[in-house]
Amino acid sequence: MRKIKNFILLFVLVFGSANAQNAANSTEISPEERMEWWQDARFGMFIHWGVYSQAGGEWNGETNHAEWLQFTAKIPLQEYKAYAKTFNPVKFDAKEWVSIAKNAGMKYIVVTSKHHDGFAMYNSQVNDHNIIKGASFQRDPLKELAEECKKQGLRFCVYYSLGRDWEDPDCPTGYAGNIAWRSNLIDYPIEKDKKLQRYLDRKAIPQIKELLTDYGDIGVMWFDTYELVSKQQGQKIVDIIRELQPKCIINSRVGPCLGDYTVNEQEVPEGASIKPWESCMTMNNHWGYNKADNDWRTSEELIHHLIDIASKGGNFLLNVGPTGEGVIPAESVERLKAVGDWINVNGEAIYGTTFSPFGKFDWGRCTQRVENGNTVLYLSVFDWPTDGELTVPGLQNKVLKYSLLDSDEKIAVKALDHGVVLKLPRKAPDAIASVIKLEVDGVISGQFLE
Ligand code: JFZ
Repeated sequence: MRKIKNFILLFVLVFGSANAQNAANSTEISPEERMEWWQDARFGMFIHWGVYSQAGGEWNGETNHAEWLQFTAKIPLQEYKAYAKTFNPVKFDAKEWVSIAKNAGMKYIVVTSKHHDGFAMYNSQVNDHNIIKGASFQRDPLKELAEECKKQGLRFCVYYSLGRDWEDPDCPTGYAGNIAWRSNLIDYPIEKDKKLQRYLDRKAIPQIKELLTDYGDIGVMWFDTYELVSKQQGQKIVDIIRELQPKCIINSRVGPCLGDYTVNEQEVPEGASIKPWESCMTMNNHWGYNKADNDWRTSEELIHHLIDIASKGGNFLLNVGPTGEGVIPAESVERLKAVGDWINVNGEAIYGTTFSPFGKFDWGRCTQRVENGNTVLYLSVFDWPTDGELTVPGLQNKVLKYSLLDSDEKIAVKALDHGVVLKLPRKAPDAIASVIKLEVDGVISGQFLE
């Protein structure tokens, strides 16, 4: 079985791009071609921003709310609509947000177009529960972000809560034994009367169509919580998206066993995967803005997650939760600057690379890129060896070139039976992760972890 997996791995590494090129010449778009920019991108910004942001997580003295505010604070719809009317993020600046993402090394932005509260953060024609007719802002932030992403060369993508909508009367939720678990039972208490198809026809599908028609190229439709949406209903949505924007990528939360890639929430899987996948994470403990939450992941943690995810063939979608005024919190900006500083020097170890052929190392992680029949390995060392020697077990290919990405200091390479030993400077070039670049002869068919 392992030999088959190794063959598939080799085929994907060496022939994947050729296959994509052939398909690009035809009218059909192959999955490889559709995914190519995204798999090269490796790193994106998630933005959770809405009416709920103005509360900063606080409601009636409780301080642990966020994007679920309407549900967790048990706010009746009419009261929430009145609260939405006060939403006026006068400090919102699309150019600033996109610049922060770009300088952090992020290649795409996924912004909440409609979260579970059913409030559209764009000029939706479907109903008045949106930022133009249902708030004080009178501007379309998604239009501004889409235009700014185009100017700065980032892909514009949208999050859409598919199976949860606390504004619509026909959005049932639940699973075996847990009926209505995420439904709006305050305004719509009779769960059995809700007809999901009516909600899809009246709201979700028309909004998906307007997002794919009025906002330029959409890089990814990032669906969330499909709940009771069936495979057939999900497939119809996929077909609509493919018809409107064939190059638009769809994540796996559009319906059961559907979508172009799988999503991991707040975690990095143990092993690598040959199929496209993404880990999405918050920087503190909330997706939406919570002013009381000061439990921030460190810059080191975030950089290690980025490298770990890339070393397993995945993408890292890192979240910011802007305030009700439209400002990305300073703690998030500070961490994104640190990630950007690291990527500025070491980005080639992330962009356009794929999973390690060796799995994980005790001292750090490895990513690889196949170029002209040879393999470039990027060894990201988290724990720099105090004795100046680093072993790369399992590397049998001849090492043709070797260097440090962040230093002109020389290194030496010694081949052993079971791998290679690198002689390194005593001091690590980077306190968080130092990258050693090795070009080796041929393609490595090492172990492949599921
Ligand atoms: C959902 C939302 O409820 C949440 O507000 C946020 O938008 C997040 C990105 O997506 O939360 C989830 C969805 C799926 C899982 C966990 C949390 N899951 O499958 O484990």
